Amino acid sequence: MACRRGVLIVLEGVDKAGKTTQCKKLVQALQESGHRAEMMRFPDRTTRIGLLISSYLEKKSQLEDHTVHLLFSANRWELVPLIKQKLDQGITLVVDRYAFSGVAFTSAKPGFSLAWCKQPDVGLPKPDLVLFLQINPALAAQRGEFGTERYETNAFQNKVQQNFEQLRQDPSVNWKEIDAGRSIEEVHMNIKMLCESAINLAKNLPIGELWK
Ligand code: 2DT
Repeated sequence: MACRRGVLIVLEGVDKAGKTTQCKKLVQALQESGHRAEMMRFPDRTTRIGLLISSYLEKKSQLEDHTVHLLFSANRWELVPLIKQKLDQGITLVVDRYAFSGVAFTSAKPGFSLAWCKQPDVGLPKPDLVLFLQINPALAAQRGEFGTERYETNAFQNKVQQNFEQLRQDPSVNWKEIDAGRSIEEVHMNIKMLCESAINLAKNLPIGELWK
């Protein structure tokens, strides 16, 4: 039998949409149905670059805005060899945030265009499927207060949401919108079904290059 690659699946959405919960449930469900699957997340705060980012997000250090954008991108690029290796081994990767968060968050800052923000991530492994967990801000607010990290304010998150909407107009990316206002189990079943069909479609195709 031909060796089939793993599939690259990304979950995106604003804070409180349930991305991390759903990533974990998806990995478990895929494993239970016989797939090899692993979770990754960005930023990956465990690398040297990730530690710089983490300290910035926790407001323990200051970084110039362009600089931190490039660090977020570098944090993805440093993991590209591992991503490719896992996909080649047939492992499906379920990724909590990717370049789309990178662009949506930085371009919510004054003076940053979407085009400039996308540039450093051009050519990253292109996700086979990007699930956008959509939640109305009133429902998200009921899920609890924001924490104390940078970017965790309503005004900033509203801009991020608008930027995601712009990114989702791009037909070169396989976006699927998920209504994340439903129960954890309902959302999970919806995601699992979409992933099973993406796995069947993508496994015989080469991995693409993002925004290229
Ligand atoms: P969490 O670790 O709670 O997901 O928050 N971010 C993320 C960026 O500004 N740029 C990026 O490239 C990425 C991946 C989103 C991480 C915070 O960092 C923001 C929220």
